[in-house]
Amino acid sequence: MTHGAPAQTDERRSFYEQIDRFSMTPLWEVLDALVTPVPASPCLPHIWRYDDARPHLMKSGELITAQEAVRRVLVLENPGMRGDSCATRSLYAGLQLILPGEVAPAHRHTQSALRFVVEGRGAYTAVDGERRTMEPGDFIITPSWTWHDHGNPSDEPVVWLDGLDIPVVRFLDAGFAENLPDDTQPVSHDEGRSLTRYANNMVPVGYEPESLTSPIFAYPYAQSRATLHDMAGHENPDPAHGYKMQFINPVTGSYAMPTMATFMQLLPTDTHTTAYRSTDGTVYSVVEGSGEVEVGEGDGKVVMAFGPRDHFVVPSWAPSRFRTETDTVLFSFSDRPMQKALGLWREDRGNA
Ligand code: GTQ
Repeated sequence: MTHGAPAQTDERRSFYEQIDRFSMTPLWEVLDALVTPVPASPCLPHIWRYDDARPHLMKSGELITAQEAVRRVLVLENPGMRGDSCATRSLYAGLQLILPGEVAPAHRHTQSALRFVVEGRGAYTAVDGERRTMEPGDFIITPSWTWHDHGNPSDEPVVWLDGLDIPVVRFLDAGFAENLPDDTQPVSHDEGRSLTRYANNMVPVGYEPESLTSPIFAYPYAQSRATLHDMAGHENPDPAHGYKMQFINPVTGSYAMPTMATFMQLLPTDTHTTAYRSTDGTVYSVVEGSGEVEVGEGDGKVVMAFGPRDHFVVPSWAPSRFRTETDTVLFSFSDRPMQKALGLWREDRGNA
């Protein structure tokens, strides 16, 4: 579908200048950049090693309080899109630090957020009146337009990965936000209530979902880890994914969040996956284990060695292959639900 740029003549150039004054431009000069044979993403494969990030994150804890910062986060900015506050074109990612005794004040916004706990335990996030104490590896949801505040009554720093659909909401110009007058929202139900009500294959009779987001807002690591290991004990791994599960909304069976898909996967020791690519650029958080991931093709190919708490990005349509040294667990998220809803999502499992 590449045609090459049409010839530039004096007559054409002067025509372009004339129409430029009327805020018009010739499609044939930009068509090849707009309609590409395959995705042409500015997103680059990149890894943020936790050993590099952590000292800066802790330094940020000396520079500003969670209260003053509102959210004390170091944004993981894709090197191909510096200044855009995004990890892929459609996804925002950041590492949030909350120190003992701190509170990140209550607010709500139309952007949906996911938290994936990276280090420390005992901080909480409160969503719609319910607090959830965080453990490493937990996946926690803040649905669109729900009040949320974070606090850390423990005696250790707690760090989590924030994943938000900020770039998409910005693109659609559909962002709203407001603050609660108080720093923390009132606690109206006991911790774990959302799990007992919605995570035991039952829902209250007559239940009507209030939103497209899963009513289970916390998916504990103990459960997702056990599920993966049980699979590994009884089934053969997928050649491209190892043992990979997606988190679901039990009420609909669909993705846990309307805009972002979330996954947890186990790649046992010495796994060599086959090359795989899909159109949803993906952010990974390494939970356990180590290995390397090869991303891209030809001159653009990079090999990134990873270990626990590292974060990396695989761009849209870039093939990736994993090699593991030890049992490795990866959490990941992407914009797949949006692409699927629009009929745009594609994958390529290669010929292997
Ligand atoms: O915790 O509410 O990393 O609103 C970016 C925007 C976290 C949050 C971020 C946010 C939040």
